[in-house]
Amino acid sequence: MSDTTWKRTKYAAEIDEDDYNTEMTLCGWIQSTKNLGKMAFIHIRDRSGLAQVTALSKTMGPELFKEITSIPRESAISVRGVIKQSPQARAGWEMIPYYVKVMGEAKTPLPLGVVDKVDADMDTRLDNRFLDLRKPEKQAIFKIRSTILSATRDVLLEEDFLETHTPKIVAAATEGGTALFKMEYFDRPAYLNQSPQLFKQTMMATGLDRVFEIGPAFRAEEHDTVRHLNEYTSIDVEMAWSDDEDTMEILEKVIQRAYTDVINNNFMCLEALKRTLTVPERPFPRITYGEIIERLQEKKLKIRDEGSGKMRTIQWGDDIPTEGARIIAKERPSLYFITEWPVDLKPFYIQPKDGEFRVSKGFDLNYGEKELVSGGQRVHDPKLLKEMFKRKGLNEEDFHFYSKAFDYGMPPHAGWGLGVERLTMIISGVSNVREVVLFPRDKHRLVP
Ligand code: AMO
Repeated sequence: MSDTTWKRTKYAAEIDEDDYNTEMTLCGWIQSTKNLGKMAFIHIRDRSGLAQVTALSKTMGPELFKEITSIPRESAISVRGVIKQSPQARAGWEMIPYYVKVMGEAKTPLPLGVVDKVDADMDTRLDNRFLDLRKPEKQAIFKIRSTILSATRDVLLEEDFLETHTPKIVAAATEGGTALFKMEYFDRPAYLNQSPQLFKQTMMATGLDRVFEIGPAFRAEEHDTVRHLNEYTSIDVEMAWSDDEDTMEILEKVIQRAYTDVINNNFMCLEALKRTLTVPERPFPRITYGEIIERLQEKKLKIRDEGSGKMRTIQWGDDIPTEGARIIAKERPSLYFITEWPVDLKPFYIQPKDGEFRVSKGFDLNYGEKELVSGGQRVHDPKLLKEMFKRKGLNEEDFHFYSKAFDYGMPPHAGWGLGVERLTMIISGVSNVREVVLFPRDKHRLVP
């Protein structure tokens, strides 16, 4: 038999009435085998769904029948046979096989059940990700993730953004000095980049005007939570001759398209995840940081004072603690912007709104209590940038490679960074960030 005989003719879900009584090859993994003696039902799973193969001792001969019924579960096989209409089969058809070829036999016992009703624990699943991802509801998450990424690219390219890539091996911190992974770069120390921030801003001095990047970001954070990773994928946008409002509008368009495309293209995935989605309307609701603090004061939220160590009522200037974010999320369970953050709570590159360095042009986009995006209008005046370095206690010399772009004609600009994993979690409705990364990197996981 030629090698092409063993190549897939069609995926299970593509087979319809036109294929009845035709000879075909199905390729996939054996999900289950029910042997009734002279007849056996074998369920073969491929990317699209399940196929029922009804093996008959009479048509195959007893030897081949024995062979097909004793292949271990989860082995990768090719089966050649005829497609027959069958009202009893779930798809309305079954394959009556003639031949079978085992392409990859599965060892027994399996380290992880693929069709078990109860999920194995997260570590076992991640250690055996190749098996875990044979489950349709786990594959669904990655199909949705892929749609989110292509939707993002579509919108940004339509809006005249240029896709760029910036280095991940860098000499200085972007977002603060503590969360850096150090590495050796020949005879010098170097770091894995936390964000393309400084590079995407430098691009604003080039005349390219609108850039975006989808790439890895590394954070040496100690957090061991369901929403932090030490390596995540960031969608970064930067646009010149623009302000915070302009960039928020682009962000709304990206999120809206991600929802729309997932609803239109991933219907089966949403079903597998038991998820219903509605496209969020633009403009997304906005609330100022000040309004949040007032609301938390009404709710009498107390925090520990960093100076005295005593409990006190939350006040303007304090970061919003997890407990506070939860209180707000009860009233706002979906998407909303938080604007007008204090200058002191935002990084040096965020533009102050006034001359007093009190309120900034930085924003966050939240989904309930989860932060999904941060961004803002940037400082573009070199004098102000120097002032911001000073205020934040940063050494200007360390940033010279970046700040010199401001000395030769830097236009006003704005942008944001969105965590792909956080958006995928929200759209898929899963609660642990590890579900949406193939091979997550957290404090305990470096393999696989
Ligand atoms: P920030 O540090 O707030 O801002 O990050 C932006 C977004 O990236 C995602 N994110 C993470 N996701 C998973 N694990 C992590 N450890 C993690 N850290 C961040 C979140 C977050 O909202 N340079 C700015 C962006 C900008 O202003 O353009 C920045 O990186 O979704």
